[in-house]
Amino acid sequence: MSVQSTLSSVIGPADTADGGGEYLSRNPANLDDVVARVRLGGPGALPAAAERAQRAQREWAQVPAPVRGRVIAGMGRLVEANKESLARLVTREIGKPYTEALGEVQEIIDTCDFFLGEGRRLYGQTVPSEMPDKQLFTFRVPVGVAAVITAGNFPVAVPSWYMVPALLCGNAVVWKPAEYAAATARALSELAWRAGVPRGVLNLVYADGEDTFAGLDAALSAGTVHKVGFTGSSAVGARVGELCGRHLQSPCLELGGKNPMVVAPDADLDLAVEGALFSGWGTAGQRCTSLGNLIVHRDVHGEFVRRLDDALRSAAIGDPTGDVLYGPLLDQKFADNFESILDTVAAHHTALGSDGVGRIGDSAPRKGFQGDPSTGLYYHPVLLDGVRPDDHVFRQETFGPIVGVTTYETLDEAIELGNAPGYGLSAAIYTTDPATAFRFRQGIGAGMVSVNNSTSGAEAHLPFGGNGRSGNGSRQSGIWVLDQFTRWQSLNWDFSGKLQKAQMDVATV
Ligand code: UN1
Repeated sequence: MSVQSTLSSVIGPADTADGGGEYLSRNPANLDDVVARVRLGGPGALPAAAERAQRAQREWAQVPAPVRGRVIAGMGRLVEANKESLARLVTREIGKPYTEALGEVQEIIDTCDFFLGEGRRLYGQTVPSEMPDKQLFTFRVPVGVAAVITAGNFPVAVPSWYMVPALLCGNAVVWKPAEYAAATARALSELAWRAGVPRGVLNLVYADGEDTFAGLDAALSAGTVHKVGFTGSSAVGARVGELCGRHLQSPCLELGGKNPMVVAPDADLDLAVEGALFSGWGTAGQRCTSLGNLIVHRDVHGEFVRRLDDALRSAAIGDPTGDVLYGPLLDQKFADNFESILDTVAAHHTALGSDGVGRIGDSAPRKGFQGDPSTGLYYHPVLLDGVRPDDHVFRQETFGPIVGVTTYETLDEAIELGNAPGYGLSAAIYTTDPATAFRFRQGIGAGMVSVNNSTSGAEAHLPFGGNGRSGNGSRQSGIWVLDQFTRWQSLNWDFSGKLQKAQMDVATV
């Protein structure tokens, strides 16, 4: 059964009474190709789904965790059986190169594999009491209903990082995906439902940004949402954080990045060039973990930039169904935003490594370009040399195929430059000296550090997340995410047959 066949041409709630209008999800490589017509819910959609979810959650929480684990495992197997068709849909709807889309779908499978086992653990503790004939315990209990609001650059992997552990822990989920990845979201939900996740336990809601905020506010006020998971920009994340704070909730926030890569004087330069190419321009720079600033030692700067420039000039860019470094930008909104970044850049910098700053098709075609610039949201790769730490482009996430180069002399200076933009998601260093690598790890403020590897490339069983402008310190993936979707409950059990008072009746020897 193919995922594509599960999609009807119009998706979204049938009841349009509270409607937020219609949205056309288009293929960014060919804007004439409408992937889905999406009926958006209005501000009432999210609270209505949260109410449904709350009712369904009570029963779901009664299902033993190992059994919930088996449902999750079944979801992983169904995703695996539909891997190619789901990846093709990702490529068609958001323009991610097919090989990367396959990798993204694999992340869901890995996540399901991991949490099958967690269903048989979900450990609590037994804790000694200070009094005799008394035992203390801790239990993980589900939070209730999780509202999951996700970006569309990783339209299935990142949502699964929330959804899978949330469901495993006995919660219900209301998922509000990015509208430009609506068909992909529908396909993944369909696979989860078919694997046995009850419909009321996983609810899919489509709504625009402002209706989502209004709906979330209403659901938080009504007490039907107990945890918010949000992946998206730092600016929107701050709004989500404020809203949750007003309701005494702490959300799981995974936000932007301005991820540095340091190239030390002893680095293997070819490896560093390969790492920079994949980290900076792969997926058109539209990962939260994309490389933002290259911080290159003075002694190797000239040679490194020359090799990287050569690599960029011959990189294949274009049709994402082919073997390319990157395809189009995600959606018109992202293209508009990138255009304004390019305007600032064009005014302040001399671009290297591209055949002109701007949209492919505005200037002479690049050698490695393979796509139709008249139909898709394609952009040249831009490499900027001589970027200074006070430049706008050094400080701001760009979410496009552009990376700046800044030089350094001492490792302390490189670390300071890496931390300067105030994000703290991912960071990498290329060096052959273990002491340099270790000192970098100690000094850099990122949640995730790589040595001789890309800034991107999370594995499903390591903590994923950032600090500063990249998030509130929450972590996804592996066992660490369990703290997002469960709360600790303690049990204090006295079988002495008398009232023993803590602190007052402490046993002595
Ligand atoms: C994101 O862009 O929100 O490790 C997540 C990585 C990807 C996930 C990025 N697998 O970079």
